[in-house]
Amino acid sequence: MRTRAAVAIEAGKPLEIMEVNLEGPKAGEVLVEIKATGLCHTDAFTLSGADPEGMFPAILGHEGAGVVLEVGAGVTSLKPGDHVIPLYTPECRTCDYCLNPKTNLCQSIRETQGAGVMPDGTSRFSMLDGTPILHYMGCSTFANHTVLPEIALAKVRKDAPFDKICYIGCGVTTGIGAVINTAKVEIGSKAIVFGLGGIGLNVLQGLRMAGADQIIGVDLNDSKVEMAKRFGMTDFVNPANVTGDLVAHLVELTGGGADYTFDATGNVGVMRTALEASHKGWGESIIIGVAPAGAEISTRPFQLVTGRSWRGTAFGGARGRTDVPKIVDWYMDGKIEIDPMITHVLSLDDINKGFDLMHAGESIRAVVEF
Ligand code: NAD
Ligand code: DAO
Ligand code: ZN
Repeated sequence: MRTRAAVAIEAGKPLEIMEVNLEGPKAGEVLVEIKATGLCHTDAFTLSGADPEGMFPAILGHEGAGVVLEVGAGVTSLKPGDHVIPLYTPECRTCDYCLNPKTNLCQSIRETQGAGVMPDGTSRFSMLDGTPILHYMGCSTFANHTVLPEIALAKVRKDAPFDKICYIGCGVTTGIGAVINTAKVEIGSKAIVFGLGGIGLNVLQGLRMAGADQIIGVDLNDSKVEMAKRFGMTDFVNPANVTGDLVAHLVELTGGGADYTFDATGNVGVMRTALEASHKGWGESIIIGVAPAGAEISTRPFQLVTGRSWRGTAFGGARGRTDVPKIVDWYMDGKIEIDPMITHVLSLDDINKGFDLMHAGESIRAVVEF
């Protein structure tokens, strides 16, 4: 078939909207009509050329929602008409990683997914002249139709709006999951969230759900305050307005350090501050932000010797096929909010404007509706 897609032809160039060829699903695969997709910083990072693993031409996008149109041989858990959210972290339920409760990093299709192809080693997308186009993060949601492995699709309820639940495909699950699955924050905890963007706001609402008592937001941009308060922030700190040492200020504000801190900036200096602002003896600091290629974190080892720990989380530690449908239910039941974070809705033709809004810091989430 043919479908319309925003194609990343080469690094540093705007996406090009064009008709592309899409082969139908092979064994174990599913054809999905994408109804909506969010634009995430990771897409922008890859498009910019800064992502050392970025490959071109490719169809980017990993935060989508849509409807199953056709299933390949052997697919048993999905059928045409099902509503789905693509998963860049799949859940095969049989690999060593899926069988270990300590991780959500299913490895069953890791190698081919990282190479931009389906598990059989080939791409389903091509240009009209036959040039292959690579898949991206196993999802390629910047296309009106895409093909994914069955294990990379979460089946969700049919009454949930695509233009909101697409955000559960990355930002919402990453932020809330970091609190619930990774940190396992207890009622009454004190927490600090560094970076109040599309991820940090979801960490805030995860902390509110978990019953944290003190939820401090840290951001260089004062315009983030209003939205952050709406999502549960109790105190705000702008490091630019702190005289003296930021760690000391945060330790004082929390009465000894936070039980949990979260980096949602991707800045390695902030990651160090986050670790050191966690409580001596038991503080845990969770790294969510993705740092630039080659960046390294550092601290004095004595920070760890004295009981602080550093951990990281991908996709909020969520097992997508199991957890994503539950998060959709939380949204539909009013337990979490998504709507105020979707600040812009665009057509596919305007997708590059969405990236402009992101770079200008004007959007939290821009969503493309097909
Ligand atoms: P964003 O740009 O919307 O938000 C980042 C926020 O950090 C902004 O509000 C900015 O003002 C603030 N900030 C920047 N530098 C700061 C500093 N030095 N001190 C305090 N605040 C500072 O980005 P986002 O979409 O929320 O993503 C945050 C990070 O999470 C990115 O690095 C992204 O790649 C990463 N991410 C990780 C995962 C995962 O699974 N681990 C998933 C998605 C995104
Ligand atoms: O299993 O080796 C692996 C990689 C899993 C991918 C995890 C990606 C998490 C962070 C990327 C940002 C997501 C948008
Ligand atoms: Zn697995």
